[in-house]
Amino acid sequence: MLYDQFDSQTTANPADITSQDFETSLDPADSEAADDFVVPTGLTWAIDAIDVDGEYFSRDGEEPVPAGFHVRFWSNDSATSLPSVLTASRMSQAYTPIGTASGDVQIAVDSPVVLPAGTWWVSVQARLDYGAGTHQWFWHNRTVQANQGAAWRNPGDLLQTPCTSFGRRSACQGTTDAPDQVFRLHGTSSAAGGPPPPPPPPPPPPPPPPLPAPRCHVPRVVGKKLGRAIPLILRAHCRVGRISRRKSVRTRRGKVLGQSPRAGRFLPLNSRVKLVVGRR
Ligand SMILES: [Ca+2]
Ligand SMILES: [Ca+2]
Ligand SMILES: [Ca+2]
Repeated sequence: MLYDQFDSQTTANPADITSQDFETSLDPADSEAADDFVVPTGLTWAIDAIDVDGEYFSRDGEEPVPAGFHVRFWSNDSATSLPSVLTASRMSQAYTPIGTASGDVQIAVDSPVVLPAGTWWVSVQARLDYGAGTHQWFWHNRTVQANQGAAWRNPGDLLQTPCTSFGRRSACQGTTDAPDQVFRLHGTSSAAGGPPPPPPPPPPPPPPPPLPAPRCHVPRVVGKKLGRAIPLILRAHCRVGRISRRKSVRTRRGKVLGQSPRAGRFLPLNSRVKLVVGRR
């Protein structure tokens, strides 16, 4: 349950107020009662049903059977604290009796009406023909006032009241002892606002293991010209050691004839590689 003021029913007269959408020939009698409620800060409500304490009246001994109930939601006029802008309407809604008290009904709100935080008004109107049996429905008045006193109107003014537009129901009806209507709201409440906050960032990854200290990986330089061999040796984190010359055939002059240590060995950083280079 979202909101509950289904209590404190008055026993004094007038105990209730007409709130009915009559057949077309009696449109000037159409009347509508509304009461307010507050969606708390930080919440959003999705209202899917409303319970109302009401009473049927008839002169033909038959219990009236409304075709449905109109349920409308209104914003609050901050200047007058009366219904302002129609926000949502659910017409001729299905309903079921509550308990055994004739005229008490639970009315579906289909689809659910979603409202953000703030003050809102809900009106309930029976869609019921007066007919030959004078069938009517009335919404029960409540002795305790929550928020603002209930509102009411009879735009066609057949009922000759001061309230052709929404006014304070107690003033429209000329009574003071029961300022509200008896109702409760069903539905779901959820935290307002945008998407849920993002999850906390994952912890930073552990630092990578330290790189192994570079070592001298002796390159193969035999057969290469000395000018090519030296940068290969330096790039391999080695140094050029003693270079000795040896007489050689012409095609091998200037080229490395031998190296020490041999290629492929791993040695401490900057180990020296001795070379033998061909000469004239
Ligand atoms: Ca009507
Ligand atoms: Ca009742
Ligand atoms: Ca109220």
